[in-house]
Amino acid sequence: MADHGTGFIALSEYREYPLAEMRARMAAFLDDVRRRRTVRDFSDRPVPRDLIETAIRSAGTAPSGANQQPWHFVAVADPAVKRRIRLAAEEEERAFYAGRAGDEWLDALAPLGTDADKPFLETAPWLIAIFAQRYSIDGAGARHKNYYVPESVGLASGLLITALHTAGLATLTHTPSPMNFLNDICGRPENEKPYILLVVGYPAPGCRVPDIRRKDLDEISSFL
Ligand code: IYR
Repeated sequence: MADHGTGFIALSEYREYPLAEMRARMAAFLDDVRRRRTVRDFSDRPVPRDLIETAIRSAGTAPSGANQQPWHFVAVADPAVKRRIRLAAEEEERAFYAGRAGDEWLDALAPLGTDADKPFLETAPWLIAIFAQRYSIDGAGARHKNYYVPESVGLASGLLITALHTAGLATLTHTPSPMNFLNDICGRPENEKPYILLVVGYPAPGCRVPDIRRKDLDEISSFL
């Protein structure tokens, strides 16, 4: 098994803040993340690779089941690869919108105004295909179970989106269904399942987004 560290060390990097500072930091964070919107209309302006690398490093700090870090990120900027992804995704999306989704699902999507055309898969400067390692294979070829894989990869994906937003980049969590074509195009092994195709870039000038609202605190929480 991969060894990601053994033994114990002091919690030397933890920081406690005075209460007032806790509130101020928390409020500033909320102010920043509440501005995040999913964008479907991207500019073709380039985004330097180092920003994507730093965002992926942040994603890699997520907690994971048994610290197995069961994720892999494939960052795609190559126009030929983006084109292959677009063509494969649109083929699935056409079947989805032509009936595979079913009426209930299509009704739920109607407010978002989505359809089978996915030009952003070529326009946006980066696509990050996020893969979940359902199990791992050691050097001797033996399979090992990974634990809480969707939870772990979801947490890493949330950090990735937040890191990109912090830098002023827009994202779209795109999930063409099914998306196993990503294994082939990205050259990833069979033990990895595509989780989300994250589209990253600047919003197109004049970009518009659906007029939707977020649930209030009392709708999403209870305190006992
Ligand atoms: N994958 C399709 C459909 C879609 C599904 C959900 I759930 C969304 O929140 C948005 C879209 C598409 O990308 O169009």
